Amino acid sequence: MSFINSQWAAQPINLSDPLSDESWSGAFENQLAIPGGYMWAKNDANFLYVALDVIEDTNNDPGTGDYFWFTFDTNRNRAITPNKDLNYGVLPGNPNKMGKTYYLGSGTTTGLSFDEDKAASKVDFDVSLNSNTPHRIWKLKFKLTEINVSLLPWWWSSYTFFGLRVHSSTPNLNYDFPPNFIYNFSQLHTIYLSRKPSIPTTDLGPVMGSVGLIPTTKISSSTGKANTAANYFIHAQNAAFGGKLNIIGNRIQVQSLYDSSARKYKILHREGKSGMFKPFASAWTNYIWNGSDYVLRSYAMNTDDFYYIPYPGSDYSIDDLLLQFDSTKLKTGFHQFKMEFYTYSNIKVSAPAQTLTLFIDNNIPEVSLNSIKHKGTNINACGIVNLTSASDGVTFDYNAFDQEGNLRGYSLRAFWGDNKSASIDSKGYTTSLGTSWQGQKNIITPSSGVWTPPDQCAYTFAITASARTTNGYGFVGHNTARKSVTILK
Ligand SMILES: [Ca+2]
Ligand SMILES: [Ca+2]
Ligand SMILES: [Ca+2]
Repeated sequence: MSFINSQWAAQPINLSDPLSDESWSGAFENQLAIPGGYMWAKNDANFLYVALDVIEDTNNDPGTGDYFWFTFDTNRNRAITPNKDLNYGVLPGNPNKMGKTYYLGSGTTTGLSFDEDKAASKVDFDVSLNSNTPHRIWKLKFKLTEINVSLLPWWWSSYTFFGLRVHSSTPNLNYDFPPNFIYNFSQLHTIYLSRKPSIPTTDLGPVMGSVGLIPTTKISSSTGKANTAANYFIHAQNAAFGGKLNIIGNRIQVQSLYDSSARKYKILHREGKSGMFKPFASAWTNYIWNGSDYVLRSYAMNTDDFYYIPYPGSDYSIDDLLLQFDSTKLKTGFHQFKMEFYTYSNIKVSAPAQTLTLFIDNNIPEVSLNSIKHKGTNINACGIVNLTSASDGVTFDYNAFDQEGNLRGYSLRAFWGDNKSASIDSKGYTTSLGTSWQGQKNIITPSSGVWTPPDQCAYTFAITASARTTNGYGFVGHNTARKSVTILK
């Protein structure tokens, strides 16, 4: 069994561009030898991009002579799972139209179906870094959600199993990799996807470069909250921090400290913004690439309050990780961190001064559906109400409130019948609300008139509120309350 390390695609790859385009950079250096040629892989948060550089196929068969298959074991159990596992291929006679089939059993699949937003291919006949003789090239892209690959959870390497076929009528070649993969998934190869989006160096803090994907330069030292651009991986707007947090080192600085013989560091912490900094104890694991697999390595503060610097040149599941800690163990409010670097023999190595201020808030917003009323009378949970006319309806009194002012948004929805739902009320945070937004208790909606249920049915009403709290990779924390009543009309 073989593996390929997909490289991070800084911008989406246009399949019409040649393999020599900048967008494919890094793929050649990490390519995988396959029968008849080479395979390249890159990915971003949405797509896996694959190139099949079939250097043995030097005859540009017009039309249908050449094709490929590309199989994913979407539930990663190394077995054919009917109606789950996928094989992609081109429509006969149309080499730029890729469709998908689901496996039904060993060697059998459904017919092809197409959704170009989720999977696409381009055929090419060109030279490449692997051969100066023009040859068959396939460029493919797969939507990560369709092949069931998630770049989260971030603490584990994202991967999937695959098999592929390349076929040509002239020259007459047909390679299955691994052999017979359409009958048996036990020998499928592995793609490790990249979860290492590169953060622009100019945005990184001088030592503690980022919290997850959020550059520390985007975290206010006065509020301890983050603000990032709308098109960034996470659109943080005065977002507090919570969950498990990764403090990522500035790679250039850490390398430079390492070159100055720094091998150990202390993590200093204090609650609030004044008082003594004290050594901060934590322990975590990270996966390090050993040449054929990611293997687990443990990190912890030793008895002298030191941590050892992760070797800057190594490939880790989380690169440049200086500290991981569970912020739910900390008090809500401000926390500050500093780092000091030392040689093996405990001589301090000077590093740029940096204090990281984080506002930690793991208290999820409070929600409650206080009352549902008809003509001013409370309808209890499980109660039945008779509406008197087509325009008759109900009103709601609910809470969507975050004590710390880190509310991201709330919505009140109705659910009924056969998967029917409707929005009754909602509001989302905008910066015009200030750095803090608590929401409200006893919100009355509609503010005038009534909400008219569309059908006679049993209804469930749900108020959901989400926290403006990030772990640096996404938002964490939400809360829901529900109440069910039957409405006759
Ligand atoms: Ca499977
Ligand atoms: Ca051919
Ligand atoms: Ca909160």
